[in-house]
Amino acid sequence: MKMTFRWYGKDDPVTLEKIRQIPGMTGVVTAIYDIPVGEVWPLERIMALKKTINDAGLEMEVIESVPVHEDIKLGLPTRDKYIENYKTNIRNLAQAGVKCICYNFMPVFDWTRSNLDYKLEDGSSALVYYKSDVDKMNPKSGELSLPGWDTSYGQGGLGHLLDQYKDFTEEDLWNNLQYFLKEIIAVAEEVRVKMAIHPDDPPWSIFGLPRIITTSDNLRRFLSLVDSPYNGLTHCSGSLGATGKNDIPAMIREFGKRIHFAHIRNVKRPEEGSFEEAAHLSKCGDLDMVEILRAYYESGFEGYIRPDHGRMIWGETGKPGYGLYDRALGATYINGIWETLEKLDK
Ligand code: DNO
Repeated sequence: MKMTFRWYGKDDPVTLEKIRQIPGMTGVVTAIYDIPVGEVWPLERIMALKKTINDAGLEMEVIESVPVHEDIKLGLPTRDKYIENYKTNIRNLAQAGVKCICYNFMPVFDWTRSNLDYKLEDGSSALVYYKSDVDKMNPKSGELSLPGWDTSYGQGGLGHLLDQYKDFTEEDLWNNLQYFLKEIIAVAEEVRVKMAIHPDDPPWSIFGLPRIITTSDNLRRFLSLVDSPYNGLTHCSGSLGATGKNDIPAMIREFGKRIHFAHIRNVKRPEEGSFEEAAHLSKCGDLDMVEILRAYYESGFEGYIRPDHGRMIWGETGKPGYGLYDRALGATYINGIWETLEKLDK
């Protein structure tokens, strides 16, 4: 496995210099954030980003994310233009040495939480999702916005976009996903870039919008839409582990060879349908990190891994979930488990 860290670009208070000092860090996963969703990322911009990262002694082999335009998810006639742009992005990124692209297929909203700085008992703060609070939210109010989200919502704004999803079913979303994959995976194969869809977070429908990358059955169905090693997964323990119905180590064992990118974090589930993000340590949440990493190890995992969201600790401020300290602790913990697994195996 290769340990990586998410980096939000030059404005990220967590600098490349700091990231490089985390033991075992090989590279960052990043994106170009100021180009509207659906447009082409110019090769010069990609090359410049790569140079900045390489000059800091880190690699840029994973992009998280190349976002998918809503017209593709909705299956509108304009989708073909955006799919062509997406293919150009895959080609351009491949030219810059990118090996893996993470994306998601969640309608309208990316990862969703009800509170971004919930105080935990130890004085740290974390992202939480309480069902009762989300049920009271009005998605049209625009009160929600999280790092990495695209909130441009196109012409007509959020309300219009949500209206376009009225009467839109899970099967519609599956069909549009298949159409997209049939087009892009051929290009990914040609330029040897592993596409890695991120599961829906949380892995259930919110605000009446369908979500399909949610369970073992659905991941199996997803992988069969285009049966190619280049059509793979970002397996996110925290997203899929938000429900007790998903057995995370079993999923990793089943889908091992098609997992190209692993997001590792822990969650605590006070009740089914709600969750709190916890420190990475197994005993802080409901997921067993050793079992999760053992499943990767025993599947011969050779992909990329990153610690996922961290709490805000030691007075740090910054992007919710994406501070330096707790994620660095997470990386070190994951490295410690991995080293132990390797040595026990000898
Ligand atoms: C949240 C992230 C997601 C992820 C996208 C992938 O922290 O895991 O925003 O990057 O869903 O497209």
